[in-house]
Amino acid sequence: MVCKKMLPVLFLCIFLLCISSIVFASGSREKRVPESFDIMVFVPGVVAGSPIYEQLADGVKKAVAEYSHATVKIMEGGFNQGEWGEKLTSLAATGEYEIILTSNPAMPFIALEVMKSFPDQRFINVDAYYKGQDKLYTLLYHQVEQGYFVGYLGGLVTTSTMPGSNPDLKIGLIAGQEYPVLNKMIKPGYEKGAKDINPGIKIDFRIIGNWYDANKASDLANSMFDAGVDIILTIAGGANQGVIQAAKERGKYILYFDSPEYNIAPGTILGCGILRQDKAVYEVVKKAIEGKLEFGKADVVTTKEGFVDFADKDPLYTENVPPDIRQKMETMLKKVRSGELTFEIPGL
Ligand code: RBF
Repeated sequence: MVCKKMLPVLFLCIFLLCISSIVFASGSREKRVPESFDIMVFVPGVVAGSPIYEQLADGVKKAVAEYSHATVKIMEGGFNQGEWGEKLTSLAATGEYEIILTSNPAMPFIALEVMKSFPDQRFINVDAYYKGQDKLYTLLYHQVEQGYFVGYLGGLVTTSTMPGSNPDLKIGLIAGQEYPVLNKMIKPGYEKGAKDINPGIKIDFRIIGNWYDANKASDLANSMFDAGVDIILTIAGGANQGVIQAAKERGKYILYFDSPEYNIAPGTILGCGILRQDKAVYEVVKKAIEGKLEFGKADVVTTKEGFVDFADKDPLYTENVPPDIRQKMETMLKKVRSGELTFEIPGL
């Protein structure tokens, strides 16, 4: 029992304790440095040789450089896709990252698995589509348009009298692996572009089985050239160089994807259907850092909005593609860029 005489002393002690804790708490709040915003980029593959991942790294670095409290680390997941889930799980398990940023259409499904164990981890997945998970934001490019641009040029080249073009109405597509965006967006866009030039054009479609085997890619390209193909769209990451090399040796042509890289093989690469993943990532990451990104949302961005295009301003395009073909490309490009010509976005 506390005796009555001691009560004022007790109240005074409690009062002093309250005051001191308020002063201490407010003092410590003033001293606290602003919280850092740490981003981990998980590259599902390797950066070098894959233009879409090179743009991912460029875009995030540019955004982070604008904020003193933001940091970025980039981790390459390698080509063993069976390990990606485990690697992503260990990143989420650290609890260190405000955002894990990744890129390709398969990644939302791997992220969803990780979220079962780490439900607070937020993910941004560009070049992908998944709606309605409130810790995941996705952004998809309208790749029917990107495929259409290069398919249209492929159609014009295969029906032309250019030195590498033969009378067969055949164009090629080589990809690292099959996936829904390729089968439902890129390939149908490519095919439609070519068939809008001549409905008799056939697509020779081959799969490498990975994103690095340049030797296998080169063998596939050579067998396609033997079968009468004169131009190939290559979507194969590091293996692209095998396709390009084969085309160079055979005097044939290449259509390139994602970045405007005519300089890799001038005169062989005739057209580049491009994405502005660097710009999209820059904008999305800035919004995330500023707390303005709407998680749970799935954006789809188009040519008209400036995120997909065909690189027709490069001097190597002008030098190597005949004027009548460029003229026809320009007429078509104007229509897509203005929104006069649009394509349906399929369910994935
Ligand atoms: N594209 C690349 O350029 N390099 C890659 O290593 C790569 N890996 C992929 C792995 C998976 C599982 C999937 C579904 C797609 C991959 N892509 C890769 C394709 C990429 O997402 C995109 O569709 C193409 O770059 C065309 O824009």
